[in-house]
Amino acid sequence: MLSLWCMNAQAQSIRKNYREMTAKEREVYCTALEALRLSGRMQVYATLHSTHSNLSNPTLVPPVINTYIHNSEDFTPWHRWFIYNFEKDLRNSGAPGAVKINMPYWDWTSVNYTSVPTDRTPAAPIFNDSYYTPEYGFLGKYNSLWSLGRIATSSSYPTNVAVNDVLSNNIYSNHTAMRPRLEGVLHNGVHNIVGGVMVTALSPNDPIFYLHHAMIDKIWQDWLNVGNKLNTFSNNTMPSVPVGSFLPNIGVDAIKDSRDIKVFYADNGFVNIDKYTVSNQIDGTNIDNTNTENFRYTGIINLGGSATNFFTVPSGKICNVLSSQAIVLKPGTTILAGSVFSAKIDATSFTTARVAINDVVPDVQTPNNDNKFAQLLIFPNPSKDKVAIFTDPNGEEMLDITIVDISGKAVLYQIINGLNTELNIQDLSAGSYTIHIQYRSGNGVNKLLIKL
Ligand SMILES: [Cu+2]
Repeated sequence: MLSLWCMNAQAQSIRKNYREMTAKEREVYCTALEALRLSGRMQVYATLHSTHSNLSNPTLVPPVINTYIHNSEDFTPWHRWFIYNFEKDLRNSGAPGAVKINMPYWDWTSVNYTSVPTDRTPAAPIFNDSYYTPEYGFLGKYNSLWSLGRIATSSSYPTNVAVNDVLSNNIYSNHTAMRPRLEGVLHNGVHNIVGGVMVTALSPNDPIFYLHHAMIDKIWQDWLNVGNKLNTFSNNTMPSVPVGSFLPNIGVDAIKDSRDIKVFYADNGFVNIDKYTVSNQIDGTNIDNTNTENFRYTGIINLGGSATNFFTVPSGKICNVLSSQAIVLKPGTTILAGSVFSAKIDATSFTTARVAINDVVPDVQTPNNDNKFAQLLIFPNPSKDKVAIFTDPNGEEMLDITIVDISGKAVLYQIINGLNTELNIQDLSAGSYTIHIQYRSGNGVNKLLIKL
């Protein structure tokens, strides 16, 4: 079942917000989901999750039920490995175009949209039932189709303030302290709000489970990327079930940095690919008969960063990078002799970029409101001295920009006019901040800024 990698597969996964998915990507994603449901594979995942959930943690004395993969340090790595393998199964589902599927994430903190409903309302667009709607919906139809019993009437999803708190508060500077906060406040809350199957041990039967856990996984990785974090575990062992576990064995240490399993999280038009050697291999196996690895993302692609956060194209490998906006080769990027490297900006299709570039197959859909998504790009981020701000003026001439520190205090305020501006952040101390752009019409946009 998991044997054949098709041509044009990819070794890496660039996971983006589901709102950035094109209609075609959502269609392919749904087709793959349905294939795994029909084959019984999705239910096998749910059963595995349930089996693990109902086990007692043997390391606790006395052992306590439901502390094996939840309420324990293994919560984060186990679920990372779980959705990683599900993503691989989606790619291998046989659905047309599915080999290039990347697991999207559902940012339930999102309030950044001015013309479509936010992800924090009962009418969260993700619960709409057509992948062709301009409201970005696509997972709604399964509620009745698969009897998921979702409730999702609450708007009290965790906020980006709660997320930023986990990322930057010194209280959570080691995994032991951070994990209960991530799991208890951010993870459990959303399971409960969605309701139905999502509050049971069989929650992976609801496809929203994977997008929610991709978000949780992203937060864990963002937390690590902020720096000065102790991402340590008491042992290198992953919980495994003697009977019925189909997940390949792996140690915690091999996956506790998502980059080590080639998973990268794009955020609002920006992705950083580092700690990466182009190999066109997954788990040591060549994924097709070429030496070619393709990176595709519509937003800005940053390669490398420093000597330790490297990006290397070794001899004999072919690396193609495709963006609609910018590709930045940072220090630590090495293109070795005997390799072939191409970086391409598809400027001509910018207006249709979210359709044409990061797509799984050529897409005849017209772009919907995708451009509205990228209302606030901050670049570079993290940054030491200056950040460029690209924003959609939304027909307005004057915008207020405020940078707020983690305690909620405004540390920088500026009025700008026009599209793009540069902010000097030299004087801010290192840490994470929220950049808030306020339109005079009343709408606002928030983004996380990491100051180095
Ligand atoms: Cu779980």
